[in-house]
Amino acid sequence: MNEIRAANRREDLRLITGRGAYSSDFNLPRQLHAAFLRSDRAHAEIVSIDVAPALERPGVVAAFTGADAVAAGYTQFPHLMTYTNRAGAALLKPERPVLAHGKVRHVGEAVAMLVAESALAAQDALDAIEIKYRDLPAAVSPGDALAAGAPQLHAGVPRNLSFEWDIGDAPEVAKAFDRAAHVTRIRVVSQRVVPSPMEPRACLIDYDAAADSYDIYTCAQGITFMRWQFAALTCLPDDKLRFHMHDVGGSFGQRSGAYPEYGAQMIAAKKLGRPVKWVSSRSEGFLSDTHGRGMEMSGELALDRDGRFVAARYDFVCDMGAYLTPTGSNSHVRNPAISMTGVYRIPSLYGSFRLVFTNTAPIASYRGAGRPDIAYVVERLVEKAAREIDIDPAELRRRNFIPLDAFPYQTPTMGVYERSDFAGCLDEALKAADWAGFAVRRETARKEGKLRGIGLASVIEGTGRGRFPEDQVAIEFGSHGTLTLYTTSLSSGQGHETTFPAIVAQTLGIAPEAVTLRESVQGKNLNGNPTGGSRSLVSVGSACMLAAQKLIEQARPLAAEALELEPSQVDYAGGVFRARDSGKSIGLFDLADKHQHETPHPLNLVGAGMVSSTFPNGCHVAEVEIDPETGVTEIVSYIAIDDCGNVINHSIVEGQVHGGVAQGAGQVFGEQAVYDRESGQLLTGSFNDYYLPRAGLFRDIKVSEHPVISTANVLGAKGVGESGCTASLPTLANAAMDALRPLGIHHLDMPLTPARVWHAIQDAMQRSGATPRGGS
Ligand code: MCN
Repeated sequence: MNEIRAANRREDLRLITGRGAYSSDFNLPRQLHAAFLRSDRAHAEIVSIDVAPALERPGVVAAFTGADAVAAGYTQFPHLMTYTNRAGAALLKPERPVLAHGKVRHVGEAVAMLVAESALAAQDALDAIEIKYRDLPAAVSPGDALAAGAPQLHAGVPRNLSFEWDIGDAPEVAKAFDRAAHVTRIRVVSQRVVPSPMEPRACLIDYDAAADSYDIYTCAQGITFMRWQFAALTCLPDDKLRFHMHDVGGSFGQRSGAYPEYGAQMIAAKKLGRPVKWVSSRSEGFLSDTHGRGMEMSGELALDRDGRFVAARYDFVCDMGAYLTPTGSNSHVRNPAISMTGVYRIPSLYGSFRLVFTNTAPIASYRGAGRPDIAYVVERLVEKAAREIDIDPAELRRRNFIPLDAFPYQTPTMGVYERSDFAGCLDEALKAADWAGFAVRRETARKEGKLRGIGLASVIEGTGRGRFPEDQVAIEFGSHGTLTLYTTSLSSGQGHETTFPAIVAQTLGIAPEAVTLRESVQGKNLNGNPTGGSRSLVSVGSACMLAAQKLIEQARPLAAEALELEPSQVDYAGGVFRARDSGKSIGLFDLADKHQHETPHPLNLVGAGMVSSTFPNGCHVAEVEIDPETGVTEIVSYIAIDDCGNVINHSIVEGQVHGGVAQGAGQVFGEQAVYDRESGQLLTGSFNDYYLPRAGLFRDIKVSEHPVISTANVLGAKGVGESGCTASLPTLANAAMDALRPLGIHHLDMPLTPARVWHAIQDAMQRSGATPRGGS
């Protein structure tokens, strides 16, 4: 498939001119409005709740508490993690009633719900609910939660440990470490962050008493995954749960989950016989939307005398928050395990994982979902090793890359990497970044009183897999010259409306404008996956191409009939069936029109593609300058060379990389959800306190492709949606640490805020008596 040239994304005009339809735009006649009373403490027993005073307030119709949640049986969400550990132990999955019952376990947990005639009436009455708590000590970090004598969050989860898992051959790795010429060690933290999509969560639920079914209007990453979660939570069959989703103002993994509030709304909608709507405020979002990352990682790398990697060992402690989410446990274990070897040939690998409950908001997948974290620890470790044994970091990487002739490459842990050209990406990145000329630029900066650093990272990530084994798409003909394409994916900004129709149009040889995309449409009953894991193009996109090819074959006999020929005598090109000998022809759309009164339309079809993994990879190089007077880091250049296989739309890929890199930069330089250790309060609960990257953070991001065509799917594509995020964490951290290296600073944990950097510089200068200009 060639590049599809589309300067602009088809969806953009609609979205930027206010014609999008987001979740809070859904309204129904007679709807009521919900508001949630949220726990103002991190850990406490609920001694009593009295909602009666709130019911006296104007406009309030009903109140619901944990007792209603338990009575409905809405207490257990499903989980993607289905595997056990070596000892056969499964993930411990404590109940999570949709309204807290008996106990609250994090600040912001929904304790009670008021339903009123207006959102304001519901909100205003919340303070009339009388609730008595008995406070319990809280643990807001995995370290505190694992410590002896730590408060226990859930009965049946000793030591707050939800799951322990390991992979690799520990004794063999230990032997390799014993024999090693050099061992490098690092401990890093991929801190808890708040994903912060533009659109706050919203949900509207209507109950149909006659059919005993629900209509659920909300923002998500696709119907099928939401239906799976709600069906498990409510024990209702799929056909009792009808979902309505349209535009989604950003998701980044945070919108993939069925949140407890929605379950509470279902209870209310059924009991009250009226639709119930809730729109989250940004403050509620900070407290109750899922957070991302939250991983403490130790890495050890063993090298031989020639600087070749002989073994690596990792330990992960993953913060799950107060409850498991459907995605969080799996993404914090499986995804890092898949790419634990990075882009390197490392014969012996071992990794151990602990998933820990803390008195904080639950953690779920967030852009990259475990991949930026493993890339961060691997690439910080490799960087540190290079410095310790005094080899150029690029050269050390090159020496250890999995070579071109080793693909497909079975990693020592999980997964088989498809063909990639790591050295090619590195060479291109070094050239684009003028790696060789850096010393001069560093010296110039030094003379100006700035600390300049360069950093690179070579990364790989597994994308493409989904929960459901195949992705179906449907093609249906409309009025003359149009067709509609249906998928189970749902764009939250990735540009599917441009790329998927373009694939169908190019395969059929028709104009892209003739194809309209409708994603996650209720009633289509397609099997397949939601958007996530940078899989939509490789799987759903492939299904689009296969469906279009199937359409040509399905239409050929009808075209032959119309032309009074045998199917074998008819060729198809450019939207037209043509007789090979006589040149007689009939257009695809004319053929469709001919059959328009038949039901079902003989050309309408469902096509499918099997889900397959791809391994996008790349090399990014960044240069930064730190002002030692202020600790402020400026990103002066950023080069991204990515292999996402065959590219369908270059502008979209570039945009995806830009967004991902910026999101990674946010984590490197400022983002962090901070809970107070004593009180368990979220100290960064608004954008006044929580940093988000802004456009001015980058002067420029230069994106270039180094494609190695994938053989895992018909498009030859690899995913790209998370690549920028995965690569930018280690790239920017390595660059910043390189800038600080002359002062003897070898590692600082993210976020590298001006304050953290400034203090580190001050400490280093005091220690050595050096000046930033002079270095040490
Ligand atoms: N594409 C392409 N050629 C390729 C690969 C991709 O043209 N070789 C195009 C695709 O057709 C699609 C886009 O790039 O239009 C992203 O494709 P893909 O990598 O398949 O990722 P998904 O569509 O599955 O998106 C998911 C991914 C994830 S997991 C997160 S998180 C994320 C992300 O995408 N969240 C986003 N990018 C985001 N971008 C925006 N604006 N908002 C989010 O919430």
